[in-house]
Amino acid sequence: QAEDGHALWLRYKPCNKANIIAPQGGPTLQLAVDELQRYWQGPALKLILNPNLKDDDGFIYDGDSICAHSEIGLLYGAYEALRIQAQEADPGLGGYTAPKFPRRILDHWDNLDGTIERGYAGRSIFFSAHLKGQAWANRIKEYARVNASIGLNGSVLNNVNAAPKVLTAEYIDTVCMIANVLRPYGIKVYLSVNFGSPKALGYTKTADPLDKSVIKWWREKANEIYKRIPDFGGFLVKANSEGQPGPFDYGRTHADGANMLADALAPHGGIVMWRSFVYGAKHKGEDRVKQAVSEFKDLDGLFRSNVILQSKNGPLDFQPREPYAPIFDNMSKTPQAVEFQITQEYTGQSKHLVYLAPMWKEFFYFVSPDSLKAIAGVSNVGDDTNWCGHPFSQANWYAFGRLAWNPSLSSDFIAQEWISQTFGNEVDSYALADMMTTSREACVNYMMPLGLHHLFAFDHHYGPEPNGFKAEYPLEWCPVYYHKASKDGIGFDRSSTGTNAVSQYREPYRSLYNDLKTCPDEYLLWFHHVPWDYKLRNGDTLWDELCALYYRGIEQVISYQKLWNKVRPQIDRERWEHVNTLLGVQLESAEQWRDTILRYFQQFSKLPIKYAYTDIA
Ligand code: GCW
Repeated sequence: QAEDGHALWLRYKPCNKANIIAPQGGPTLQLAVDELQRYWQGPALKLILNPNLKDDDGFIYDGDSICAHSEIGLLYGAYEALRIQAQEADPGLGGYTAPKFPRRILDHWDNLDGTIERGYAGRSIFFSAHLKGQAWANRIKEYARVNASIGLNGSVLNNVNAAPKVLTAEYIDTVCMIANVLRPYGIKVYLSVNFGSPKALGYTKTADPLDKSVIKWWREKANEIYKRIPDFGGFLVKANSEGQPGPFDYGRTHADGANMLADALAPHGGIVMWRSFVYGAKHKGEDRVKQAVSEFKDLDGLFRSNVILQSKNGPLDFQPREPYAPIFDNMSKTPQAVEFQITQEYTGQSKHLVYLAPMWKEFFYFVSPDSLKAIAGVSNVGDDTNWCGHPFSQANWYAFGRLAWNPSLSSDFIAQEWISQTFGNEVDSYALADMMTTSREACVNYMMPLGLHHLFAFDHHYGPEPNGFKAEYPLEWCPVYYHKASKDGIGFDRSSTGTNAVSQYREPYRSLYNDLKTCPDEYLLWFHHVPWDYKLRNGDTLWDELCALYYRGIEQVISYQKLWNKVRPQIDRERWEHVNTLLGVQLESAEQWRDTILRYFQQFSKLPIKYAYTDIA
């Protein structure tokens, strides 16, 4: 039997005889009934709508019944029942379970021409003009089902670098068709909008958010959208960042811009997700990791209640490891959302096995999920047969959904769940989970250990380019060398003697990070410029430790290869071969990282690499 890489973690065995007892209901309830009738192996299962339960997508599942306030709760409960069944696990005591975040959203960076920014798994499943038939709708329906199975309830369909054209009647039509497919699965559609849209489309002379004609245009646009899509979620906006237009172009603030859009959406219940990923505008020249706080801090309290400020987990840009973004410490009156990157732009793309749940858990260690209103993940979905490129990249989509539902689940638990559903219960799930949960640290080790950041090649962000500054690159995008290596040391001084980025952190982190002696090793070169022979807590010098970590990263990838060989008999040939080939590519890339980076830094340190390596000079 051919392996169905397309099926992701939804590999239930059909039984077609299940006894499901359910009330009359709408299309969402029908989906729950259909799924269970097809795949439920146990005795009779009752679906019960109970208006006394909370109206928050939650449910109670106890092995005999699923109880929820709403139909979507029943659908989520149905997937929970099937998930537990697939793992041959115990349903437990049947407590009430509900999602932590009311909005659990995938952000697609899909362009209207079908390409995907930072996408490594084919073309857009939404904007493929050549499809638009039954096959197109079917693929979107499968996508909806997959998301519903992990509780995701929103999709931003297009790139944050947004084409104004997405707001024309033609595209609203497409978006409406997509919304109709997603709706029964409890998923709302959202759009990224270009702040300059009314002007760019030729309707107004300006895009000034305080201009009457601009305000009117956005109101009417919102009305037009809601007429077609009554449950439309709202807008996501990247303004005054990396060349995108925004309120600064007219001397206005982010609050002026966001509020104008929020007012257009409010009568319909829509929201604005305004991104804080801004740099090189008002605070051009300032240490880039400080700019979000500098731009937004004074606006706290000035946003409408239907605006959510959306920030990346780290203050720079989705690096393999960053300290948490201090914007989360600085906006007490503004609803906030975190944006994770599921697509592996900076973590080996679709070529490296890197399981990202540990990175997201690390963020939640510093920023309480209780303080967030929404969670967004930059999607890794494309029209490739297996959706995500690397078979293990599917686990990042899965983990994002599971953490959006319950951020207290452990990385290991989620990995085990995913493995048994994806590869069956015969596979050595402990071994695979071990490999997955250590893979992010391995990636940090062979790319950028000890707090190093942005040693990536300027454009594609896959391989290393430590001397990446070129005169033609915009300076604010790529200041000369974040690593600041010189003969006396390495690292970016962001302590009080440097750019003082530490001052944006709450205590105890401000003091902890500020002091070289207490700064955790994993953030050392993010916050400090340190001599090559500096003695670390483990007694090694910085240079020796740096070398050791690059080598360790490689050893880890080699250990994954060995492990993958061991589980070979437990895995279908097609996926085994695919992953095996990719592990080879990953090893080669890791070696390239080690060689390029150590050779480059050795020019400054002038110290020997004490490791027995044949392939490094
Ligand atoms: O990570 C960077 C990416 C850009 C992206 C930008 C952003 C969509 O390299 O491709 O643009 O961040 O998040 O806006």
